[in-house]
Amino acid sequence: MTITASVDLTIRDITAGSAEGETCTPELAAAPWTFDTQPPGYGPGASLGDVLPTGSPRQGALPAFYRTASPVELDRRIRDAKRVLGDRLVILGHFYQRDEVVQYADYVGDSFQLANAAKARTDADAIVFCGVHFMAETADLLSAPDQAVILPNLAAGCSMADMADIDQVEECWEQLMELYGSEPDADGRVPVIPVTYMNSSAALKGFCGRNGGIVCTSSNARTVLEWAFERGQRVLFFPDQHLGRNTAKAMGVPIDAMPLWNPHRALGGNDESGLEDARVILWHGFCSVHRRFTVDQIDRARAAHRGVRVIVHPECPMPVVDAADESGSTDYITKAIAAAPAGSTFAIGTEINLVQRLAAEYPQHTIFCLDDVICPCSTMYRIHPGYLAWVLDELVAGRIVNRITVGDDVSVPARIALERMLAARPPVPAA
Ligand code: CIZ
Repeated sequence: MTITASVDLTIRDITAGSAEGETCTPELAAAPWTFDTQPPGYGPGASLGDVLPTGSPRQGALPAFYRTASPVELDRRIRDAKRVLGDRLVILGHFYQRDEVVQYADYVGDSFQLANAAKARTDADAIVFCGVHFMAETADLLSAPDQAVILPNLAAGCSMADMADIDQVEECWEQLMELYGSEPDADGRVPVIPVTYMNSSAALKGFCGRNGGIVCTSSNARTVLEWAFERGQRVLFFPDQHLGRNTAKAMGVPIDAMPLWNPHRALGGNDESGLEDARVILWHGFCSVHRRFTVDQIDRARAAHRGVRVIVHPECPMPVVDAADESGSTDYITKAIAAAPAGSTFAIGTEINLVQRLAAEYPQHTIFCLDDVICPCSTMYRIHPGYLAWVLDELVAGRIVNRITVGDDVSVPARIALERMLAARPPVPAA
């Protein structure tokens, strides 16, 4: 296996970030196991300052061989295992995953596309998800009960998903029910509909299923909010405040009708009258990678590249989305670049591995990341070829390690919330 140019570049930039006092270190890419056994934390990278909840899955020590093997040896083992396991194995690689891992994936895409790809591969006994924990849970929800979903490194969580846990959401719900009651209005709309972003634990998807709510992705957030407003007077949106705010604002919801809910304060830090007038109650969560993008970076990109098209992810803060030309999901960004005339210039506000891969795939365009001090997703980087080789060797030996399983008490309502999302359709425009 050769380390690709894009990865070298990423490691160099991580190092540069570290030299400038950023929270990154080249060890995140080269030896993520260094952080598995250290005191709880996400490790270096964009999420370093976020609080890792107690009870998050912990990765045991990776056997020494996989920590010390050369890239060539790991490559040989992964390819051999894939050959032996054949169609019984499917490997999924998230768009944000590093290239040294993505090269082995049978499918590359966003979390929902990948979970659906897994669902379609009924011949596979093992689904190895090279992404983060909530993605593997979603694949388990959508796959058949006899298919094992494996996350190569259990420390690959998601700091945004961890910002809303089930106890906090239940407590918030209790306070809202006390304030609003549960009686529908004259149009039959209940006081609140819970909406969870796909980037959340299965427990929160289950909560939505049990309480008349729904799941959304960054591609369908508007359709899902429209679904919710048909059925409810207001929405409780978690965990990503930015996706909720950007989507609702584009639908015409005034900013002052979108209070923030801080789970550590009574009534989320709001007074009753502010909550009475709320249309969307936004959970105080965010993505630490997308939070790094700024309006200043956009101004600098425009000054340096005439005609640049700035596309940012809707997990970016509202002023950044407002200053960009467009905002959209990873799928939107990928399709926009594929459809552009040759010679286009793009400044992209999303995770670096996707941006660098798009730049390599479309040499006819100029494509760069808005954030020039690259500080990557701390948790995606926890998947290294060493972990992939380990879980595959174990499968060849007939053992399943790092299986992610969602219990029936959660999976049954969580599937209901996912099915509501799949059934939600944009309203038909009036003739
Ligand atoms: O859903 C996903 O995979 C993520 C993290 C974002 C997106 O826009 O696809």
